[in-house]
Amino acid sequence: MTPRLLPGLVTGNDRVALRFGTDVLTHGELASVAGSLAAGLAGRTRVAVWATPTIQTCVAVVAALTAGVPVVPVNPKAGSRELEHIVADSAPDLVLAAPDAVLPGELGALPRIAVELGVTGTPWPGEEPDPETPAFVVYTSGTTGPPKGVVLPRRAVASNLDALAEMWEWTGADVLVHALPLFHVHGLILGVVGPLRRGGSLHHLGRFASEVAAAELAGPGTMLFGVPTMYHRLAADCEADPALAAGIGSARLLVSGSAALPATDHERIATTTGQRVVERYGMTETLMNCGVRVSGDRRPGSVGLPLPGVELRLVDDAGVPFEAADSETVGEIEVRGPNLFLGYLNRPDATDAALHDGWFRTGDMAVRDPDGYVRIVGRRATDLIKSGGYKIGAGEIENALLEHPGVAEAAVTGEPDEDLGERIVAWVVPAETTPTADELADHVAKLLSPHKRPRVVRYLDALPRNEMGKVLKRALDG
Ligand code: MLC
Ligand code: AMP
Repeated sequence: MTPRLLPGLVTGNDRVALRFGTDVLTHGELASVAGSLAAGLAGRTRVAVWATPTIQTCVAVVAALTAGVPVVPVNPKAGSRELEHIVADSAPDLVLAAPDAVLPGELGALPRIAVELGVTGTPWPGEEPDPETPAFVVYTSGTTGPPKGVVLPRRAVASNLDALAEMWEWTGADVLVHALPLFHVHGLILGVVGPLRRGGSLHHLGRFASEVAAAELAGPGTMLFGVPTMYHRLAADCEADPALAAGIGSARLLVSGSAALPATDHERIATTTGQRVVERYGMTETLMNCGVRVSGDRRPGSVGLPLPGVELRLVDDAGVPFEAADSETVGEIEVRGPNLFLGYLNRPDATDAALHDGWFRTGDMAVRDPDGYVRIVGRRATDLIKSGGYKIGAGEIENALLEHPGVAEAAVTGEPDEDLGERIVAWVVPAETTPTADELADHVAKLLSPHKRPRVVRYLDALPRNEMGKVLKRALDG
């Protein structure tokens, strides 16, 4: 028999599994509510989940996982173009959403099953599917074109969560606290499936606020997951309020990921809370690759060692692996192991391009310290921007900007931002009438997603181009 993805989901277990404000479900209640929903999902090809930061999203995901049906989490703020693409590309049989959720056109047109917390049934009795079966299709941006659907098998989810548990001594006694969105792997797989697989708890904050996180950690919370933007805001709030810093400091483990945590923020948090943040490094396609162990050296700017079971190598520009661990020789990270995805949905070309002799090319550039610790120093593609921990492709924003009648030409770059890591900058050659920066931000937010909107717009008479007509992004400088 295939081992269960969520073995802790047992009727009669009255420990809290999920808390979202006043919405609470024990493991027993979750088994029963999700069991009832799962009965209506068996045999479906794929289901979309309207991934608001609510308990209903978790119930929907657990129901689909227990019924063996792959989940497509959908950003509830996704704009029209992005939604059209995700719905057309993933072709879900139906959508799961809270009863009162208002679904936009593309999703609203699908058959819908409401996630009712009051409806209970018996836990799903069926056999679990093969570990190679897809569990999730998560959309992530590339340098050009619309986002790609990353197909993650149950094997990757289970093995990666178990490797993290081993590294962080993460058990059913832990209460994880976070405020991450539930349509990416950080918030959803690590942040929801993670505690449920351990038989532990998640307390989701809805939206990030330092004082709420501190109160949770001073109380039942034991671990905090966040992106560097959240830790940057925490650092300032801890400096301003020692009581808040003490609350954060009472956590068993503070974990940062999805983007590089600046060494200054690492030190500010260490100074104010007495806790050193543990960093881990991952990707949608690979889940987590590296991390600092609970007992390891919490070195600022380092993502630690490869996870148990994950193989990692650095390759030079010619794609040749090298062994140097001198903290200096930079190479691209390639990874292999049970954590890898199955491929991009409907994109065998992109899947082939991402693999190199069975190793996944991450596009991340790194050095290795003599003791094997990995330090990420950059990214191969300048057209990928990490803002607030979200990966955003310059190409999709450029295309969206060009759909605005006031834009004749557009180029998008990322520039350093203290709060967001990088901020999106739009370089625009206006057409007849010049649109305002707010107009362009709204346009991109409505078409794609609010987090993809340009934070700065700079107007030019012409974009710098080479003889071939290609935009010279390096010549675009604030
Ligand atoms: C602003 N808003 C607009 C708008 N301008 N909405 C529509 N149109 C406009 N023009 C809204 C936003 O939707 C948002 O709403 C609010 O105003 C504030 O927007 P913001 O300024 O963009 O949000 P901010 O406060 O800056 O968010 C910071 C943040 C967020 C850290 C909370 O960036 C975040 O949650 N990041 C997490 C990203 C993440 O999970 N990445 C993991 C990827 S997986 P509202 O209501 O939403 O506040 C991965 C792998 C790995 O990377 O290793 O983990
Ligand atoms: P995504 O495609 O949204 O899953 O983003 C994955 C990317 O986030 C990786 O390829 C890295 O560039 C970046 N990333 C994730 N964690 C870290 C980290 N701890 N330090 C630096 N970059 C990170």
